[in-house]
Amino acid sequence: MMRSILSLITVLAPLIQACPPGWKENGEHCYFFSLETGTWAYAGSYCRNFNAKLAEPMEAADVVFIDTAVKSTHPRIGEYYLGGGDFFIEGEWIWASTLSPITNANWSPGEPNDLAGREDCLGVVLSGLWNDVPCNISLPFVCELENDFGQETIG
Ligand SMILES: [Ca+2]
Ligand SMILES: [Ca+2]
Repeated sequence: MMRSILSLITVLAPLIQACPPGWKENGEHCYFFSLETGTWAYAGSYCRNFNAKLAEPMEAADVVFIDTAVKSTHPRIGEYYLGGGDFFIEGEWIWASTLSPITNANWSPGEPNDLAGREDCLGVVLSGLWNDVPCNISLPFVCELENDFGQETIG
């Protein structure tokens, strides 16, 4: 009995492990590249409406995935907000959801430059590299959702 349940799960797993329509799957994460734009705070609340958060690519594979997506499939706008910043202490970059230090920054050459002393939010630019940008300008953004649709039941 157990065996047939397991084989049923094995068969069904690929069918139920999927990101929501319009989201892109990369391993354990689903990503949404927004069409609309807003401030960093707006972007965060937009993502949270869907139980998601602004993307925090901590793994190299996720960094590459997002950078490649921005570079190749979403080239229409130059820059997307991600879920990080040097919000509290200038130059100390942290992920927004955990406040833990960003240790895998993928900065563009010359960045972060804190231009005019007002760039405290994390963005990924058209080149696929990272830039510090003002938090109050209107940009598209990347939301991130755990891709656990169906995976929980498999254990
Ligand atoms: Ca800054
Ligand atoms: Ca900058």
